[in-house]
Amino acid sequence: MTQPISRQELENQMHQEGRLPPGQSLTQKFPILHYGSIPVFNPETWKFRIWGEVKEERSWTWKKFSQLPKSEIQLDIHCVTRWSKFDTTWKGVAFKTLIDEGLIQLLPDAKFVLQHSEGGYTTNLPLEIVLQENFLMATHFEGEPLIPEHGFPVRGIVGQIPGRSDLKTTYFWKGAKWLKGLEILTEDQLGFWEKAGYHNEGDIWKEQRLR
Ligand SMILES: Nc1nc2c(c(=O)[nH]1)N[C@H]1C(S)=C(S)[C@@H](COP(=O)(O)O)O[C@H]1N2
Ligand SMILES: [Mo]
Repeated sequence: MTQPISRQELENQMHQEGRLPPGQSLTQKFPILHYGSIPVFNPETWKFRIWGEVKEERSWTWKKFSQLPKSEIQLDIHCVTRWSKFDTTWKGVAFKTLIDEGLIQLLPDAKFVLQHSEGGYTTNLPLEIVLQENFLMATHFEGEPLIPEHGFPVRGIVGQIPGRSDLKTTYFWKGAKWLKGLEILTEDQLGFWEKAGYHNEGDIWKEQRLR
């Protein structure tokens, strides 16, 4: 009879495969972590906006946003509080798709992106990372719409695509739940945790947790 694989065995396996960043441990749960309360979603008034260093500012109603072309990715996600969750499946809108489809035109000095959430949470990333395949404005987790606790209707996510060491990967706080907009900037602007002392870059492999 085969025994179910224990958490520890799975963690050892991920370690051997080089997928467990230093100082992290594997969780089979999906912890819920945020500051403040879960916002109420109203599909009639909800708007998603992209503004700043773009040729033309744009906004989408929920109906329009949910019709945008989506991609699906498998990611390992790593929280700065030291849990890692492997092989998670996400579906959503890639920022690169908006550029490729001509829906957003970046101005030449666009260098950084600040994610804005309902409720005021913000987090910043270089444009370079937001354009990577491992950043998504996710609407679905494991084939189902996000649940309110994890950021319904849209959240930013960033994680490691196994084997893609060419992509920069940051801790999971750099994905804003209840995402309402992206502000494109010429200069970097610190987000909520970054202002509070978390590392600005937050590279999981370099253990950039705090400044
Ligand atoms: N709007 C919002 N997004 C947020 C946060 C928050 O406080 N508010 N916390 C971040 C942090 S610190 C983490 S670790 C992840 C947690 O996501 P989860 O609750 O889906 O696991 O969300 C990130 N996104
Ligand atoms: Mo976090």
